[in-house]
Amino acid sequence: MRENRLRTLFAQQQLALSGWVSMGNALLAEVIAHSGYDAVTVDLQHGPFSIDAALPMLQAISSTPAVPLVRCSENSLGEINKLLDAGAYGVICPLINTAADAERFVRACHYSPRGGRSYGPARGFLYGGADYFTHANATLLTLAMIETREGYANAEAILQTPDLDGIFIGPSDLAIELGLAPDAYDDVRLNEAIDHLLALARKLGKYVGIFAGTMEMAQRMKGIGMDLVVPGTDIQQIKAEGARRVSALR
Ligand code: 3PY
Ligand code: MG
Repeated sequence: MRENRLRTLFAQQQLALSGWVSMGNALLAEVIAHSGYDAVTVDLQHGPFSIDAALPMLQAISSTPAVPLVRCSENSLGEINKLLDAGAYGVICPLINTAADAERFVRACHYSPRGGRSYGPARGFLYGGADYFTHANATLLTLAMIETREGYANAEAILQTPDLDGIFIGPSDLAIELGLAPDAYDDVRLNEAIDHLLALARKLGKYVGIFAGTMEMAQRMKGIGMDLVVPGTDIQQIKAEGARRVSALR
């Protein structure tokens, strides 16, 4: 089966960077995948599209060396199975609040006996290779999002879920839950919470990714040793670069 290069980077303690596509367009996904990222994540939670649009985006990403990831819209066996069958090499699952949520997520991503993923030869086999079934459980990445008070309080139990590879921190939702603005990326309380989650994950030998709403935050997350950093969405990057060019020419 084709290797999951993110696992290799994580094992070597090298920072991995993921692009983020929420605009639902395959050409855009291809452009982002050509920008040098180690992975590109297709966001079905906040992106205004579903599996029908995600499939050509995953095809576009997999025409490059970037690892195709998805954020599913919810912790759903049906949707996660379709996305893995479509060739996603890792799933970020939003709003994981309890160890039971994490176990349900891991089961959706693994074939029996570890989980309840149903067998359906689809695009995963074309991208992954003929021996996909044999190695899928050990190759595909599972990252549970910690982004609520409840998830934060249960983080240690969530991180102990067998075969869960790690967590992905949602700083905006976590900030809201702390009573802050969704873009309070510099707030001390938010950063203490992030440090705590990173330390817990390190103690338990799990990986940690995070979304970074600004370049300052992305640099800071790199500095504290995150495994995976997403330096902004497609929408944020296009808007910021457009505004920068316009203001430079005014
Ligand atoms: C959050 O910050 O809450 C996210 O979900 C980022 O993608
Ligand atoms: Mg969120």
